[in-house]
Amino acid sequence: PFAAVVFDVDGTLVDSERDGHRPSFNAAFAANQLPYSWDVGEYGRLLDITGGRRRLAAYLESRGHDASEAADLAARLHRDKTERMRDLVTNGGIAARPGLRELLRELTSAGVRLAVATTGTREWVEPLLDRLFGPDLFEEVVTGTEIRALKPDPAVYLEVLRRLGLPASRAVAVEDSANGLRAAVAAGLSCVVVTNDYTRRQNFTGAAAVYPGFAACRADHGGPLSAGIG
Ligand code: XBP
Ligand code: MG
Repeated sequence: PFAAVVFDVDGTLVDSERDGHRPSFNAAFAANQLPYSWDVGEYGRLLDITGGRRRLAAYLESRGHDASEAADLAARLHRDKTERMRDLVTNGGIAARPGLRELLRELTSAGVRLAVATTGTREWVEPLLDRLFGPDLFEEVVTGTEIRALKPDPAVYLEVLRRLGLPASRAVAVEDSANGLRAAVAAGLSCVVVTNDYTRRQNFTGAAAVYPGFAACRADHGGPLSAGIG
């Protein structure tokens, strides 16, 4: 049986790409008088590039900004977007995914330790977790602010395991995307995938299980998380 479950944030705990990031990136473009706006289809493709600042820089280069200008502009836009995201979070604009609270309650009452591994920026991740789950639910929270190599690199998962003092064999990851799955598996964790509208058509080869939502995940009594729930 496993001792800990490590949750991704974006797309997993919250539908933040849909409810927060895409609108905040677009607001940042508009506030900076840039003629760019990402619709759902284009944003879905851009999600292949993890990390908001890297996503912006790659996009700006694809629109003809040279590399150094794209990097500077991406940094500026990302600061603006991060502030908007933080405001949205503190105003209650982002909710936990349906069925998640019940799963978290089942895991904690079974004595399973909980942690977070995200590529998102600490400035909005911390207030989001505090607001939705209280400050003490997750024992360790490692964000993209502390980690240089973002998912699909395994670095964030390796750091969480190091802080928990557990081998990968004692932890299960919960992710929503192919990039997240690759990061968890590369760190040696088994990984449950709970998809959303942006990710459901991705390739989840190597996942321990794939569910369309947390209700289905909880209903799978023989599934990879059931060992912890008991
Ligand atoms: C999600 C990300 C994040 C968000 C934006 O990846 O790549 O960067 O899209 O957040 P995952 P920031 O769910 O695999 O962790 O703008 O703060 O980077
Ligand atoms: Mg994710």
